[in-house]
Amino acid sequence: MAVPRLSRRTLGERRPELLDSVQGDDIGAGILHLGIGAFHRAHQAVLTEQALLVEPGDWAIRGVSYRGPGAADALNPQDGLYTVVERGANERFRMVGAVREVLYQRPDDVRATLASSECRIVTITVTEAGYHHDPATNRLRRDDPELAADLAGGSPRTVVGQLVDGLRARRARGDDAPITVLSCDNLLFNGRLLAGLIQDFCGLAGDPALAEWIRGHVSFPSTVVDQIVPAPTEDCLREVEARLGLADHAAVAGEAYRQWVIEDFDGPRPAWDRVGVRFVSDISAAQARKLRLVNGTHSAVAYLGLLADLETTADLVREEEFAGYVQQLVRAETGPSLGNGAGEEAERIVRRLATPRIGHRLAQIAGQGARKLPQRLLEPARDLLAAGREPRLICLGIAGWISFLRGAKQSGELDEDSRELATAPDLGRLLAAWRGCPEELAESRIFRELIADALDGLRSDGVRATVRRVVGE
Ligand code: CS2
Repeated sequence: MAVPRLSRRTLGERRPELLDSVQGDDIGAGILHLGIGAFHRAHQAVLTEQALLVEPGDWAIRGVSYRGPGAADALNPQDGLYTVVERGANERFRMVGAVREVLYQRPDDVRATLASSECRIVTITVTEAGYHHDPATNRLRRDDPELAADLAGGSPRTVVGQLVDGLRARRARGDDAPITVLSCDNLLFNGRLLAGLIQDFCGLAGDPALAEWIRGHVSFPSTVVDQIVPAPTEDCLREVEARLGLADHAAVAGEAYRQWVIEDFDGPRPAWDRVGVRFVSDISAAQARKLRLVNGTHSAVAYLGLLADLETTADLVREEEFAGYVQQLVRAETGPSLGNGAGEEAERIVRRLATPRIGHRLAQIAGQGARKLPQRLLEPARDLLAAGREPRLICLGIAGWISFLRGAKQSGELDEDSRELATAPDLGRLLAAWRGCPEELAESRIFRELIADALDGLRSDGVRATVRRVVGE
């Protein structure tokens, strides 16, 4: 007999103690989340659920998905319920009830939610490419076809277009209650970036009055999030079903560790501060640490690992030369680029990459490299060069990316930004064409030579020998 699907009714029948432990479906949805993928479900939604247990309030989450009907089809029939598996020494299964519903291709409902006084916080996880900005200028890319369509009118499809559309409706309703928009993507000063893009959009849409109203009523704090949450797998769904006795199509698995640092803001919020979220006046230090040490390591190893035919981060750090590479990268380059030592961090990062059963695929990390590498690897490379040091290990990671691009160029599996770079005739022209690469780096002789040397090694000696050589130098 087929296992019944998880819902409030079936959970109440089979596991009433679990239903009692989660949020009820009678609280108001004060949060709109744009981009309700695995990360949000394992991270902000869990912290919100925990905060609601400490301090009840109208902070249920209405989610929006962009990538297809998957999240809506998984969560809506389950009344928003799902399981989070926390991997680590002791595995933990949590039921989450804070999600109310998922909107997919329902722009009118997104607009109505943003316009309603119930909605006081918007959180966002739409990846680096979801902002449709030019990384060289941090301005909106007006030549981007989806943005151009939003600007031409009709139902908006981009995050920036939807936010402007909803905020316009909020203003028209005469709602002056503050609303806070929290970007949670791995970009430098993500809130500041988004605030600028929203202003750009209003400008291009010829609505300076709305731009002004947004400046006065909407805040865009920057945030830093950290938790490794791979794309969910069939195995994870089966494991949860066996445990729960109900089919949960929305289950996710990730690290037990969660970090969220938010630039403090005026305006209401769940009691996040009571469940470990940190509100700070300046996020620069937390941001540089997270993007360079965690994400920088991820991006540096993803391509080298794929070139070595490895599948996951755990497979990678099981090999001595790659574990050594990660340690040295953090100890000698990305750590020191922050201006202080990072010896303990190096150990910790190797441990996180090795988390058993997490199955974090290198191919997942490898996506959108042209947009990820600047804040993860180029920033620390620039700081090291300015301090008179050579970013050898970082440049090996960048060379790994370039080899990966060149190897993949026939297959059409690359995103648009990367495709353009994959066909650049030589390294100099690739660096010059890379919108995320600052001119001072593209023109630095040392930087170019380090990458060229690593590329030669990868081509003639193979990836493992080159990693061994560069780590040993
Ligand atoms: C990863 C991140 O896919 C990637 O680019 O580096 O998703 C990473 O796992 C998270 O930022 C960890 O906090």
